[in-house]
Amino acid sequence: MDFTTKKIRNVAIAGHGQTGKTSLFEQLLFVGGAITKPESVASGKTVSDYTPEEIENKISIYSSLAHVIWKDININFWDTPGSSDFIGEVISAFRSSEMALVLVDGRAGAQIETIKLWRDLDRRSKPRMVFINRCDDERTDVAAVTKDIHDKFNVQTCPLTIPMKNASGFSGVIDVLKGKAYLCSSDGTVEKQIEIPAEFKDAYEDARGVLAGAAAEGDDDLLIKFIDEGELTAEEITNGLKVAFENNRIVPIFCGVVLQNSGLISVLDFIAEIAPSPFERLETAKDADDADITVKISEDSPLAALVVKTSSDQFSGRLSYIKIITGTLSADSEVFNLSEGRKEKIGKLFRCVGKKLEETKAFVAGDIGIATKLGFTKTSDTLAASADTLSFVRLRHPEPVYSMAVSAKDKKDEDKMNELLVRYAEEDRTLSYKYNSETKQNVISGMGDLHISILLKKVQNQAKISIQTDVPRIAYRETIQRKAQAEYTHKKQSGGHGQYGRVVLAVESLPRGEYFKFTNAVFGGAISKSYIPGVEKGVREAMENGVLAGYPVVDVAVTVLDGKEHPVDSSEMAFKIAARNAFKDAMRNAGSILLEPIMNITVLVESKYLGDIMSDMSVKRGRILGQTPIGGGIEEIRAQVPQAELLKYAIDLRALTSGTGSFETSFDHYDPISGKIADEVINAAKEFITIKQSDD
Ligand SMILES: Nc1nc2c(ncn2[C@@H]2O[C@H](COP(=O)(O)OP(=O)(O)O)[C@@H](O)[C@H]2O)c(=O)[nH]1
Ligand SMILES: [Mg+2]
Repeated sequence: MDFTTKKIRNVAIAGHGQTGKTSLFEQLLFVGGAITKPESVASGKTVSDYTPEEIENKISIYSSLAHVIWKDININFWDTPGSSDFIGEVISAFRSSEMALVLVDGRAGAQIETIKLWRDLDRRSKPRMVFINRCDDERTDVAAVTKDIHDKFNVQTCPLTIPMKNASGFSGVIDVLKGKAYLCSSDGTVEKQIEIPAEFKDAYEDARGVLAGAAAEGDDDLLIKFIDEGELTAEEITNGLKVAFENNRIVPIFCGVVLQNSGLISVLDFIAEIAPSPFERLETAKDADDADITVKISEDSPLAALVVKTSSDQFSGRLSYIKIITGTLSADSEVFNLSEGRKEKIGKLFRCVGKKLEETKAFVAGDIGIATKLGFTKTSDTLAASADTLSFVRLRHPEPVYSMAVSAKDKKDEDKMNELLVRYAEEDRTLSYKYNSETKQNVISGMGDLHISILLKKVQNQAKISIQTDVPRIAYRETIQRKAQAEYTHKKQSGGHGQYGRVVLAVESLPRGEYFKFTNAVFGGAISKSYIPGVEKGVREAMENGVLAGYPVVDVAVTVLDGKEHPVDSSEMAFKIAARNAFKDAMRNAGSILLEPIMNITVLVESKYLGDIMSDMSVKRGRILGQTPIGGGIEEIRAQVPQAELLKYAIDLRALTSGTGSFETSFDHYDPISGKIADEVINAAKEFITIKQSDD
């Protein structure tokens, strides 16, 4: 079945872990008729959580896409993981959806991951609705959670459904827009529509008034009429809600019980009848001067599409999830990959319900399709009808915050391990896999220890290999503290041609970050000009391994002061060797010290953990730069901390904040270390750094 842009809706289901997102996704597919039997998360048979690692961990790790057709509208739903370790998957879903359905546990209110996701949705200006789950639990208070959302996010909420709850418990919801009630059934069937019971009439009238007030936000004329007459017609409310929701002025609140299918029809109705289609929504592209411009989603122009996610499936191979922005993407066609600057062949196209693929001939603007087995196209690439189209802004992924050094237990498995890790780092843009030539380690980095440990387990199972992990080594540096001089004469007489070169040089500190400066101040030809490059080479070679622990030397100015040469035995090589040794001696005379990398860190935590975070920062030799409340009871702490203290921060922060904190880091500068800390680094370095011996 084909859908025009106006008949498409894209919705990302998001929120804190364990709020019921995967269950909601499953039940929505069931109520919408896309599946005949919903499964529980515990059974490991849900549409969304079907990979071995999701079944084993009983959490969502990857985003899943599925569609339902509701009232002639094709709704694409994304289920996303709640843990910030898998934020990359959420980014794919947010980028390709025009709105989000934020799930909140009725017993807990808006929890920290929800607050962080909300901030992200704010940055993207995406409308969002909220579903308050677990209304059958006696601890759930829909009014209190609604107030919590209003207070934490400073938004105008409006009730689309309200719970029917009395002394004998929860029986269903009232759809405030439709003026009907839905009874939930205990046997797992779809909820049944009834007239609003008399005992809930007052609650309904109150909610209807609030809803009309919110709808009036959509339009000045409506607002005037609402103020004058105190009410609006059903049609006016519908039209007002459309505008107010689309422009992010109201947050519709739904409630229910996911596992009893309660409250879901109202959600589907709202999405199909009120929420915006992709038509005329905007996507950001780059113009010829690299400036951001917006593009309207519409069928009219030639094809332009953005790859929002890549995954691999053991049966279908590589799957590329593509959001069509303009035009139509057709099966068996040729498109231009603007990011790579070459043509890509599109073979078969699919729509999906989790892992079940339905072959589809074409996708129009606004829809999200899946192409299998593309040759080279990656996430964030733009595909278009021709080369002279604009390319879309790449998906913005945060920098990895947690790293592990990895090696195959059995040397012969190293290639297999590398191949898989390289591939997964290409699919998941929040992963990075690199060889660090300084520390001589392969390092895998990601969004947290869970992210990395699940990945490594997957690779080990898939390749049937065993992987060893280590804390990554730090890339220390060496430098000098004061001015010094040294001289060295390289002299060898071993029959035939001899070797002779004498170099006198001075070293001096440079400001941090200036790395190296070389000056020839030899007066009167003590060393011929032709030998000076040999001297510089010798110095540069010596700088590769400092005299303390073999780390690279930085921020040193070297001046060649004097020297001596021999008419027959001197050579560039002889001067290189002399310079290398003179430099090492000068380093020793100049008081060598170690430098360690200092990172900028930004931590987000609930304010009750502030004290614990601060004292932990001081234990970690950190320097606090600032602290700001950012709303929702969340504090942002900015600090500078040595990288060596942050290697396990993902784990430490989880322990300190019961898993609710999060952080970002980036390199800032190098600072000197001394005493016990430096001694430990020097001793540890002896194990793996082989300081190059002079080859004289
Ligand atoms: N009692 C009850 N349990 C629920 C409901 N919705 C979800 N759950 C359970 O809550 C747990 C987490 O649900 P899941 O859908 O995996 O949450 P997610 O992490 O947000 O995807 C599972 O054990 C679900 O069975 C509900 O409406 N009522
Ligand atoms: Mg889930």
